[in-house]
Amino acid sequence: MTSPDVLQSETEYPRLLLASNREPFRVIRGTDGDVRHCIRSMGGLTSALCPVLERCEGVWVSWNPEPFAPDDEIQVREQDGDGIPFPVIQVGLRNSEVRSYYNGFCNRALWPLCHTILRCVTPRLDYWQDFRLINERFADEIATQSRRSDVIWIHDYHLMLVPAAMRRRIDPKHRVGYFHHVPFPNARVLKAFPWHRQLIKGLLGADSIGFHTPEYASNFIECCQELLSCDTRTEQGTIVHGKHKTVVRVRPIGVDAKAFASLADEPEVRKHAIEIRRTLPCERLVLSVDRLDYTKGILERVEAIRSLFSRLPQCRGVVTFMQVAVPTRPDVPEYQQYRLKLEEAINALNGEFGHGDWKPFIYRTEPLNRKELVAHYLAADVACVTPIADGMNLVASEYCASRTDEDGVLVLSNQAGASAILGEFAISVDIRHQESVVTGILQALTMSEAEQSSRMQKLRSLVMKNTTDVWLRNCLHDILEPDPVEGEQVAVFAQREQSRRNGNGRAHAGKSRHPAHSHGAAAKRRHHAGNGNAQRPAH
Ligand code: ADQ
Repeated sequence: MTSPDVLQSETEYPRLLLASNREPFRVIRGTDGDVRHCIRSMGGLTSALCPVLERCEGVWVSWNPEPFAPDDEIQVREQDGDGIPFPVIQVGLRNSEVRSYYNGFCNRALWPLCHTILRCVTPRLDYWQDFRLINERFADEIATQSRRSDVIWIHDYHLMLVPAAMRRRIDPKHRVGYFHHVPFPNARVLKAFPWHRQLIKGLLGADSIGFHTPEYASNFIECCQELLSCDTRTEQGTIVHGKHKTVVRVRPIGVDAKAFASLADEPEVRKHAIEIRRTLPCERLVLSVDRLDYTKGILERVEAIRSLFSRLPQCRGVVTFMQVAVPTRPDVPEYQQYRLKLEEAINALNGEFGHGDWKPFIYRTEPLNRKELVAHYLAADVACVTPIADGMNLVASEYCASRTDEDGVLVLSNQAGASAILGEFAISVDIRHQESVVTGILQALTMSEAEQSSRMQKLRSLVMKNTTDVWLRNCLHDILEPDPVEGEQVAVFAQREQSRRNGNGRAHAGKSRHPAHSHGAAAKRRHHAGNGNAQRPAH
C-alpha cells in the first residue's frame, strides 16, 4: 500500500480512477465526426480536479453528454489524445435518462435537498429509479476500468450510491474514497426525504468520505447515527455499518493559488484589467462571478443593490456592479424561472437608476477564460460572493489568489463553506438579511487602503496554504491510510458529541447557520477547519 510519504512526491501518486457525473472536457467535433478541439467544462468540480489528473497518472470516468437514440446500445466512449490531457471514459445516457437521472433526481431533488432549499425538492419515484440505474452503470464501468492498485475516487452527490455499488463488484481490500462537494443536510432535513436510508448506505460503501466543513461532516455522522443506527465514533470520525468501517474527514478544497497569482502578474492580464476599468464609466467596481443558480443568491444580491442605490443616491454614477453568471441546467424548470425573475429584476434596477452612459448593474452570461477571469478579479475593487448556500465556493479563493497587489476586498456570505476558512478576514454578511449585505458592501467600498491590504494579506496567506495540492494529498492519505483524526477535528466532533449528550445536538446544528449564531462559535469552527488542514502542509 502506498505510504503517506510517497504522496509527498509529485511523481509517485498512485494511479487515480476518478469518477464524476460532470465530464471534464466538452469535445467539439467537426462534421466528419473527428475531434476538432475540447474545452474544459465550467464549474467548481472540474476547476479543482482537472489539475489533479493532469499531474497524476489516471483515468476519469464521467457522463458522455452526446445524446444517442433510444434503441442504441449503451455506449461507452474513450476520449484520449486530441488535446485531452488524460484518458476520459464516457458513460452514455439516453435522453430519457438525462431527464430523469440528471435533470430530475440530481438537479431537482438532491441539489436543493443538500442545500436545504426544500421548496425546490421534487422527490419523484421515476427519477429515483433512474438514479439507481445510472449509479449502477457508473459502478460497472469503474469496475471494468479498475486495476488492483488504483485509488478509486468518487465525486459528488450525483454518484452517492456508487461507493456501496463498488463494494459489490471489487475486492474488499480495494480502497474507495468519496468526496461530497456540496453541503450535507442535517438529520431533520434528510429524514423527510423518502430515500434517505439508501443514500446514506450508498455512501457508507466508501473507506473515506470527505466534506468541506466540520458542519457538513457532523451532519453526516448525525444522520448515520439517527437514521441508520450506525455505530459512530464521533471523536475519531469513524462509522461502522455492518462489517465495514468508514472514516469521515473535513477536507476543505482549495484552488491552484500559484497559477492564479502567476496569471495575475502577466503584463497582458494586467493590461486587460486596466482596459476593463477604462471602459466602465464608474469609480468603483464590485464583481460577482457565479454559475447561474438559485443557490448563489444572485437575485437576493440584486435586491440588496437596489436598496443600496435607493438609500444612498451618492453611490449612483459612482459604483457599478458587474455580474458574470453563466447559465447552467437550462432544462430544469426552477432554473428557467429563476433566470427570468433575475433578468426582470436586473432590468428594473437599471431602468430605475441608470442614467447617461452609467448603468448600475452590468449582467453578462458568457463564460470567461482563465486569463479574462483573472483580469476581472484584478479590475474589481470588491468581490461580492454571497450564496444562500454553497459547499465551499472557489470564486472567493480565486479572487484572493489573484490579488497579488494585496488590494481589493472580499464580501463573503456566512452560508458559503469558504466562510469557515476566509470568513474572519473577509467582510462576512448574511444574505438572508438584506441590511447585512448592504452594510457589508458599503463597508468594503469605504475601507481604508491600509485595512484592505492587511485583510488581503491574511486572506492570501490562507488561500496559499489551502491549495488543491494540500487537499489532494490529504484526501489520498485518508483513502489509503486513514489514521486517527487530528486534534482539531477531534475537538470539533467531540464538541458536537457533548452537545448531543446535553440533549441539544440538533439545536446546535440548526444554530450554526443562523445569523444570530454567536461569533465565538463561528470563529471556533473556522479555527478548527483552518488548522485541520494545516496539519499536512504543502511542502
Ligand atoms: P460550483 O457550484 O460550480 O461548484 P464554485 O465553487 O463557485 O461553484 O466554482 C465555480 C467555478 O466555475 C470557479 O472555478 C469559477 O471560476 C468558475 N466560473 C464560474 N462562473 C464563471 C464564468 N462566468 N466564467 C468562467 N468561469 C466561471 C461545486 C460546489 C461548490 C464547491 C465546488 C468545489 O457547488 O460549493 O466549491 O463544487 O468543491
